[in-house]
Amino acid sequence: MVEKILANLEKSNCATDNTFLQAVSEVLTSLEPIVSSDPRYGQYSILERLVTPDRVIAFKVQWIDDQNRVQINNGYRIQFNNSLGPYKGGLRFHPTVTTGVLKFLAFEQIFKNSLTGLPIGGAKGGSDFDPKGKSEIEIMRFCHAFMRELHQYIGARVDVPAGDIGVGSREIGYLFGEYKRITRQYDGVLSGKPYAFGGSLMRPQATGYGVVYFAREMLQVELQESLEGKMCTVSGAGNVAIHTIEKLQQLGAIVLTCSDSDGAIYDPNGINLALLRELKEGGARLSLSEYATRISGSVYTPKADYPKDAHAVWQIPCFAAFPCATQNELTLNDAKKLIENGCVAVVEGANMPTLPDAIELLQREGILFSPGKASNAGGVAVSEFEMSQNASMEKWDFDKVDRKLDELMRQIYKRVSLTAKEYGVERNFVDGANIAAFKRVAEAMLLEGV
Ligand code: NDP
Ligand code: 2IT
Repeated sequence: MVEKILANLEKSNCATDNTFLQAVSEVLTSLEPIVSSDPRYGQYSILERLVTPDRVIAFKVQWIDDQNRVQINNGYRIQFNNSLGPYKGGLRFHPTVTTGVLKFLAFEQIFKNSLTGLPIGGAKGGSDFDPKGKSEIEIMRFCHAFMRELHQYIGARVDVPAGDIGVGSREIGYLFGEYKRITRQYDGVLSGKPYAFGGSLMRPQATGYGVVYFAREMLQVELQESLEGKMCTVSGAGNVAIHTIEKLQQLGAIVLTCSDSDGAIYDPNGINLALLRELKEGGARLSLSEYATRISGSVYTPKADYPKDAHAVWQIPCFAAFPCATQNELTLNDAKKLIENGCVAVVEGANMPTLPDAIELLQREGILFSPGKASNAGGVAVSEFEMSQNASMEKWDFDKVDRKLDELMRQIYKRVSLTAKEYGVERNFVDGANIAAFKRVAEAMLLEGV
């Protein structure tokens, strides 16, 4: 008993999570050449202020499980920077959630949101609650308990959470219901809501479709290549992966892989999206091993063989690779394999899925590499479109949102690649994204004063 409590405490107070430092170090390295270009950055301590969150909110979430036992989880909201607009960013429900992980995600979100050109600041939140194996009613009870604490910190013009790992429209629906009951406010306080009450068409598809729109533009401009007929690999099997696969297939690409936390699927005939959805969407959430049972010729590699097979997706030869599962999933060895197999582009759908040494190698070898803060910004952009529709009590049709998303992803690509050129690091989309995003946030911070 005591041992279990101590182990849980150790996990939630873990000081060994380096993801925040990893994210900050990448951004500050990109900014080195430009920080001396404007004396105001130093004079007003812009960098020091930018790496310090405005607020780290932590709270206790108490709920009752199906056996009538009291369960306790940690809840968090990190409001990092609201210079450009209300705090905006997703909620993650996953046992690995700590303040460190959420700080990295909230920090990245500032830059991503800046790149969209829309008026949104950076935030992230979530809980170490594990949705796996929970009943529908337990998920609902947990979401209600989480909102009983969170509601006091958010607002349509203050902080607008959305989904991330473990949080989709079902969870957002329960969170919104409780917010409304407590506050009596029916406003755009959350995005990613079900369409039935205030959600935007295309928000579920937005991140994955946006990733592919970005990739299409980058490949066209840089290599005069299209995705049609090309072999692609995707990791993950959640919201981002499924919609990345869907759009790739619509554009004529052949998607060979997907993965979940237990293992990976390689299907030489192309992933059967209908089956993937059947296994992963809705309440079922079955293991991908089931895919191999149902589709002959497909190969399932369980992660039980770790580390040998933990990165099975990146062993498969492809034209372009799309990491869409989670942070730090694509290692130096994976990058070597991709290069050896002739991959020309790595387009991040997840947040920070590629390790720093892997990025460096890919860039050195001339592979087009797009950081998540640029290529996965379509999700948060359509979240902002949802806020816009809620504020004006409008409903936009699917085609309108889709067109606006496509246009916005092209704009982000243009902004990132032009900035890279302007600063003498052509095709370095990491530096281009960090510099372009920083300049917009820094300008706002300077204009707003201390
Ligand atoms: P989901 O919860 O819908 O899906 C996550 C998927 O990734 C699940 O299939 C999960 O497996 C799998 N996964 C998690 N960890 C691992 C791992 N270590 N190895 C292999 N697979 C793993 O989350 P999303 O699709 O929403 O998020 C995926 C990524 O995209 C995250 O980095 C998120 O921050 C980012 N993102 C999400 C946006 C959104 O709008 N949702 C917007 C921008 C970025 P299992 O099924 O076993 O749990
Ligand atoms: O990482 C992300 O951009 C998200 N999880 C979506 C955030 C949002 O507010 O839609």
